[in-house]
Amino acid sequence: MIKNLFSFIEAPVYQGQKHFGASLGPSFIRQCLIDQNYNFKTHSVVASQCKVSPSFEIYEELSYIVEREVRRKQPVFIAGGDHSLSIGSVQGVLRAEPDVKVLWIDAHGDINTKISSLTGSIHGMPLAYLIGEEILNEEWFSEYLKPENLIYFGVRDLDKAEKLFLDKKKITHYSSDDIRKDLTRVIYEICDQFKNSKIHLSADADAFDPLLAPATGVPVANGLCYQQARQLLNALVKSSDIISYEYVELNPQLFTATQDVFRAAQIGIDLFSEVLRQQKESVYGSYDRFSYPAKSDLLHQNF
Ligand SMILES: [Mn+2]
Repeated sequence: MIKNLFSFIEAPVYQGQKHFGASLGPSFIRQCLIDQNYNFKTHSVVASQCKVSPSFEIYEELSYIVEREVRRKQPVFIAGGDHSLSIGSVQGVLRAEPDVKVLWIDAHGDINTKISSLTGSIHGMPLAYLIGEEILNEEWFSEYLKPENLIYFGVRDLDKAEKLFLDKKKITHYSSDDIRKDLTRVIYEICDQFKNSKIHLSADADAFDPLLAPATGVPVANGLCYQQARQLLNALVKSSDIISYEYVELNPQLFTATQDVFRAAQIGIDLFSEVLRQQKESVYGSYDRFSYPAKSDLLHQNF
């Protein structure tokens, strides 16, 4: 059996938020991939991280690894780490593919500036940097994401300033309520806006309902179920090309129930398997082929 080879990039970034344990997500996901016989080559970000005075070195290193792997035209799976890692990952994708579209599956807007942020945490700011609303004065950071190339899916906890910004820039965003009301229309509109494009998919564990993925730093009630995201990806891969994927904010240390961590990790892995399906020879893609962790009926329930 041929199994798709992909690049697995470990980005144990934790400086963007305040919980311990966020840096342990990548190794947890890697072990799950090994146990499920995925075929991948691992690349690790090694730059030192300074908690006291956030250094952008780790994002810079990540950007070059991602750029190199995207240019190889092989599927890329970046595992976090907190969502600030997208400052580096998306910058790397933009260098290789300047017109790439970004699908942001998240409960949060992640588009605060240093001034508008209520917490000061950088994991709430990556899109502000990427769009150029927040300044990052570093030579390696040269590409910007156009607002029309960004869509949110599942966002439901926007700060006031973020909401104003999304409206001002006319950035497409669908809340979990929008999705629950009319998933078919939402999928149609996303596929239409992103048709015939290359897509970077950024999935935050907190996009999903805390019942499914509690092992994350900033859970928000009323979240997505797995099938809603799966149906979107099934449709997207028919009309566009998902070239890179990241799953972030898995924190194995916040919950003592190992099963909860496995479940949150598995959602990220299963979404990536949908991405791999776009390749004809793929043998992945069926959620049912996975026997562990214990498959919860919740994952198949349409809320
Ligand atoms: Mn996020």
